[in-house]
Amino acid sequence: MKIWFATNNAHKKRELEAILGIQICIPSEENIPFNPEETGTTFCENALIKARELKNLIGGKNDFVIADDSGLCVDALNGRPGVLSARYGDTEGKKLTSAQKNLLLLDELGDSQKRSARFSCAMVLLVTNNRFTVVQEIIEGEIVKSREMMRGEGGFGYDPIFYLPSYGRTFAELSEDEKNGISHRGKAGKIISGILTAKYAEL
Ligand code: ITT
Repeated sequence: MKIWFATNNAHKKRELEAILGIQICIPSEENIPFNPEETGTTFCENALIKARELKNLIGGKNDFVIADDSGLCVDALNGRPGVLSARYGDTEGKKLTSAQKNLLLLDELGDSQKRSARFSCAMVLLVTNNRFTVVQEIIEGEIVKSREMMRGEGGFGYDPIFYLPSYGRTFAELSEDEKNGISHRGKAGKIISGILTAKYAEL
């Protein structure tokens, strides 16, 4: 029996393996083409779309599938980029790098005094297409006030611009363990881990 993670994002895989403390398998490692259309309007809907698509592709009866849909919601931008975080600023011909997305977001926020933001993570554990658990967790923080305050080499995506006042550091300045201990993904993953143990015992 395998535990699959319905993602193409190697950073997410690394974090989730550390959070769960077990090995998980992603489609690219088994040469499975995986390009689900994320047509949902919520993190939960998109997580379920990814999990169901991979379950259908692998067909494995006893294999569990986990999926994560996540993103950064900025209050001054009415919750954007939100579910579109991975595609923020992209145009048909051009996909921005994470660094470009971060700069674009800082430009869009300008000198707004309202810097509050949160990462959300909806995580699904799918046993069959009709048996699944969804959890959603968040971590509250602030968007740094300027390009000069964008800091850190750790993590991925928007981590260098996501500032935690209680740590005095950005997410990208935390160690992996520190980030996983408090992050949206870490909180969701710990809940899923407990459910995974219970479902495994049922087999
Ligand atoms: P999959 O759909 O293949 O899982 P993805 O990266 O496209 O990979 P999402 O659709 O869930 O995943 O988009 C999430 C985006 O939100 C991700 O690309 C990052 O830009 C951002 N994000 C999510 N969690 C993050 C984190 O912990 N740190 C920084 N950015 C994060």
